[in-house]
Amino acid sequence: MNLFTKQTATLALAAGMGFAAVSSAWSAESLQDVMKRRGLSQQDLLAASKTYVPTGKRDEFVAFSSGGQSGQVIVYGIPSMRILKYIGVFTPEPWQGYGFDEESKEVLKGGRIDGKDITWGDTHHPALSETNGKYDGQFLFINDKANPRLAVIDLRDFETKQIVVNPIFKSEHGGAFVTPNTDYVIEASQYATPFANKKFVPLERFNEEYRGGVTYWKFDRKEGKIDVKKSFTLELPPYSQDLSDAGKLASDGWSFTNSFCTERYVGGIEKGRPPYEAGCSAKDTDYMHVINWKKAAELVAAGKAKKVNGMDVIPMDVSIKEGILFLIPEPKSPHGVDVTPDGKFITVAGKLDTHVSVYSFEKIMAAIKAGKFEGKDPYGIPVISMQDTLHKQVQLGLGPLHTQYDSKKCVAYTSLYVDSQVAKWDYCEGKVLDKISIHYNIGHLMTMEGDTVDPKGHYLVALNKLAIDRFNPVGPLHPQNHQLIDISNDKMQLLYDMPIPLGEPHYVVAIDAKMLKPGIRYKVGTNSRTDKPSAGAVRAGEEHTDKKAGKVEVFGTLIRSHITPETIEATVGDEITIHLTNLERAEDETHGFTVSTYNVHASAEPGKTVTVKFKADKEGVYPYYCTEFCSALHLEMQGYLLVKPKGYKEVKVA
Ligand code: K7E
Repeated sequence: MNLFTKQTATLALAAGMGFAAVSSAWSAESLQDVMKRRGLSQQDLLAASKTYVPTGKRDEFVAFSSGGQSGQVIVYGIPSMRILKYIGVFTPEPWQGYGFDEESKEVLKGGRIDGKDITWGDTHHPALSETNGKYDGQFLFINDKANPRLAVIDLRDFETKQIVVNPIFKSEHGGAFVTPNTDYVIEASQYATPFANKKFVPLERFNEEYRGGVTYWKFDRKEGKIDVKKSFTLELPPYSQDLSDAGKLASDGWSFTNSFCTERYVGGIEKGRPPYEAGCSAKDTDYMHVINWKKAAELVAAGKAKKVNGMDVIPMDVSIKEGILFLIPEPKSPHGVDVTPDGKFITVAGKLDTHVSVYSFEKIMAAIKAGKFEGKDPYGIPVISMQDTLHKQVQLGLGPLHTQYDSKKCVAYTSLYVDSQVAKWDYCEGKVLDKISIHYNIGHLMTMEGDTVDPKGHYLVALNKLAIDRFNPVGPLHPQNHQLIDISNDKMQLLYDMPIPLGEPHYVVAIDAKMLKPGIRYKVGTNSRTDKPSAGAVRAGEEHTDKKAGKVEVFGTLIRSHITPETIEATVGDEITIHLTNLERAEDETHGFTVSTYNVHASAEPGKTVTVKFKADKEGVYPYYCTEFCSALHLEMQGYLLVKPKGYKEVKVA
C-alpha cells in the first residue's frame, strides 16, 4: 500500500504531470493513514509536533552534554535532539584533528600528569560561563573526574583551548561550577588522598594525613584561560567531597560542597570489616561545606595561603580562624546541591533519604553571625545545626539525586534514581506537584538555563543511566537515554528518547540558541588553539619549503581544489613539519589533511593554519590528500611525500 503510493508519485513525475500533481499524489496519504500505518496515537502526534524541527529550521536551545567516559562534549539541539557536534576535550577526536595536529597536541599536553599523556577523561559536569548569574554564551568548562583536570572550551569556535591539572588532588567530582561572573570555576575533590599529592602514606594514617579540598580556578575572561597562578585551594577534611554549587544573588560570594563518607571509613585494612558502601553510610548524616570564597580570595591576596605544588592553599586552621569554612549536617550520602535561582535556598538531595532538604541561606548566615554552632567536627570546623538552617524537608521518593529549577516561581524538578521518576515540586511550600516516569534510572536532569538566576522553563531533559528496552538492541553495551520532557504545562509530558552513543552523560547544560554567536572563519593564518597568528602561516603565492639538516618544513596552503605544494621531498629519517593555511573565505569550506601511514590528521576550517609533524622513518612514496569532500575536484586535491633512501642519486628519466 505504502509502496504503491510512492510509486504513484514517481510515475506521476515520470509522466510529466508537474509538481502540483506530484504533491497531491503524496498527500493522498492522510495524517490518519500515517498514524494507522505507523501505529501512532494522538499523544504521539502531539509529542512529535512539539519536537519536530522542520528541515532547514533550527532549534530553540543548544545543549552541551558531558560525554562521560568518552572524555568529550556532545552538542545537540532542543527540542529536536539532533546531535550537532562532538567536541574533543580530554580524548583525541580525529574529525577535528584533535590530538593529531600539533596545535591541539599542545592543548592535550596541558593535561599531562607525571609526564604521562592521559588520552581519556571521565567528563561529568559541563558549565557555561555566566555574567551576573546568566549564561553569556562565551565559554564552556568541563571536569575530568578520573584525573583531576578541567578544560576550557571557547564557544566562538567550539574548540578546547586549555586543560589544567589540579596539583593537589588525585580525583575530583565537584566541578565544573562557575561563580556568577565566572571569576572562578569551582572544582571539589572526590576521594581523599595523601594531602597535596604527597606520595605514599598508609591508609592507617587516613584521618591524619589524607585530605580533600575545593579548588577555585581563576578564570581570565580576556585571555579565555584559567590563570593557574591566581587560583587557590581550600584544604578540607578527608571526607569524600562531592558536588558543589556557587551561591548567587542573595548568596553570592559563598559556595556549597557536599560530602559523603564522613565516617572516614577505609576498607581493606583488616579482614572481616564491612565493605566500603556499608562503612561509608553508617552514620545518619554527612556534611555540607559552606565556604565564603570571596573572603577566601582576599585571604590569599593577603598572603595567608601557603604554596603547595605551585598553588596557593589555605590550610584548614586558617579557614577556621578566619571564619570562611562551616559544616552543616545533611541526610546521609547526599549527591546534588543546587542553589535556587534567587540564591535564597540550597536544595540537597540524599541518595539514601527519600526527602530533599531545603536549607535557607538566610538562616545559615544568621547562625554564623550569632556564633550558634552545635559543635565542631574532628578537625575543629564549626558545625551549624541542621534544624537551625532547614527551610523544608520534602518527601519526594526513592533515590533523589539532582535538582533544577523552572521559570515558574518556587518550582523545582528532582531526579529520583531508584524510582526512575522526575518529581516536580514546590520548594517554597514544600509540596509535590507532579511525577513522571522515565526510562530508566535517572542521574542528572536539566531544565533550560535551569541553574542560572533566570531559568527559561519549556523543556526538561532526563539523563538516564539505563536504556534497557528503549532502542533497537546493539549488543550488551547499550546507549544511554536522554529523554525530553515538556514542562510548560502543569502535567509533565514525555516527548522523545535520544540515544547517547558515546558515554555516560552525567550532566548537560542548555542555552538559548540566540546567545551563541560562533564565528564562520578565522583571520587568515590563525592558530585556533592559541587564538594567535600561526608562525606557519603564509599567503597565496608565498608557499615554500625550508630544508635544513635532517629537517623539512613546509609552509603550504589549501584552497579548492589544490594543495600547495604538490610534492614534498625528504630523506629517510627527516623530521617533517607541514603547516597548511586554508585560504578559503566561504562558509563551511573546510579542508582536511592527512599523509598515508603517519597517523596525522588536521581539520583546517577557513582561515585556520594547522600543523602536522612526524618523522619520515621509512623510505617510500606516501600520498597525502584533503579529507573533506570540498569540491567536484576533491579527489584531485592530493600530493606525494617522497621519502628517499640516504644517498639517493637522481635517476634521469628519458
Ligand atoms: Cu550524579 Cu557525576 Cu553529577 Cu553522574 S554525577 S549522575
